[in-house]
Amino acid sequence: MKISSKNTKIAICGLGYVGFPVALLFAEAGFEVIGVNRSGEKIKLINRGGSPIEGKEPGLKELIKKVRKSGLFTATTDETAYKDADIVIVAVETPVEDDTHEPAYRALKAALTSIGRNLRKDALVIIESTIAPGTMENIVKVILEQESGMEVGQDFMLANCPERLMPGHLLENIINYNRVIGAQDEKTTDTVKSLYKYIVKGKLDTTSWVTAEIVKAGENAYRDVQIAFANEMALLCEAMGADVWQVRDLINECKRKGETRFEALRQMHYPGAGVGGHCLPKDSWLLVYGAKGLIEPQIIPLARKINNFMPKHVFDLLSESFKQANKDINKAKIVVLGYAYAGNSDDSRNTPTEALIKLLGETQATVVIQDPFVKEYKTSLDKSLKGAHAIILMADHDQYKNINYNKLKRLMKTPRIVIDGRNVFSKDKVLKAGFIYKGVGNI
Ligand code: SAJ
Repeated sequence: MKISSKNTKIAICGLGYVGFPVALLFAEAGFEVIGVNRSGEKIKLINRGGSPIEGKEPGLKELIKKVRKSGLFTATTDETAYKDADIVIVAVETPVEDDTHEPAYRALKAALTSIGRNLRKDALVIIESTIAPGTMENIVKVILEQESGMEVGQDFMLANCPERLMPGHLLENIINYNRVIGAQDEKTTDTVKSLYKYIVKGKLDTTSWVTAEIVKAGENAYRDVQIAFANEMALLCEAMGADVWQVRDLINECKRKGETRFEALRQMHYPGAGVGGHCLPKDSWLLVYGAKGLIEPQIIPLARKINNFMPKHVFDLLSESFKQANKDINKAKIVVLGYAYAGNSDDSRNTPTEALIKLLGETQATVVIQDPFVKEYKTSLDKSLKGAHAIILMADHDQYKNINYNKLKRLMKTPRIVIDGRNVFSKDKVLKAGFIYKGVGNI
């Protein structure tokens, strides 16, 4: 297939944080793009120029307007739309089961079945979703061949090109990040490369399906382990009376003079109130699932355990503070600042705050959640803080970074406890203003 924006039609399966911006960028590059999604509501929203993505996404609104004018991108729930597509890109969620941590491929399997039933000869299917190593070979290929009656390599092409997106930077990531393409033959490799060159300025590395699967899940497992190390350092610093943030700065100052600049020899990550999002909490499990029955990894599951413990640790800091103030937590008003999993995002998938809310729910305290980005918690900050005995900072939204401590003192009631899960407040100033302060890694 010769890729050309003039006559290559692209279908995008799944119009979420990945599929929607990818669809827009290919349409902007001149391709006719049809988005396929199960949710009719989302389709109606997109076809009237709306966006299924909230939160700050630089450039997204302008791109939607530009693409809408071109008329090159429409959305539908009708899976027969795949029949006209030369290329089908799959960007559906691939969560893991809460209890077993095994991949829950319901959305992926449903998508592959619909695509297989409508797949054109010589079409190209590309999986952008993050999947466990071995999934291309043992699930994707099998379902597509079964449902289409065609053979990969012979009758259609199949590749994976894992997404590398972070909410809040979607377009920037797609355009500028290097990408890995997994393909089993040269023709497919070349075709996928020529396609992504239309929207990706970053480097396009090529490898096998399984290596691309391992790289994607592995790069997030790496980050999760790094964060777990930072969290364990926070617990150590609390126990030994140090400030983990100063420790982190000094460790990361460990540099050597390179040819042109100082090279950091260490990059300790940020400790915090836990790890959420659509990537890290699940990608480590996808990685180890690929080796199930072959090897029992140690560090990666343990890192998950440490990171999942952090909301409990935040709760313990709160309980200790109430004990220290000799106040009954059950009679308190507690305000949780930040429901989203990360600062300045509306995305609350796998948010660590959920685990904290559950623990607070086991007390009789009155709990108020405030988050300027998450629809159900967009209450006024001052109103939420009024009469609070304690506040717990869980997401480092900009709104929380310039809270006036004297005003906060007037709004709150004794014992005026501040639990800082993301090192947003200044411990010295908060203590001087007469609060009780406990930060993760700095109590
Ligand atoms: N977090 C920490 N400490 C850190 C970094 C993050 O506690 O040092 C927490 C955050 O608060 C959040 C969670 O971890 O709850 C995830 O944060 P994240 O910055 O990793 O954001 P994600 O989940 O959007 O990660 C994405 C990933 N990108 C893809 O999967 C394509 C990740 O691989 C990227 O490294 C990350 O964006 C990024 O740095 O852009």
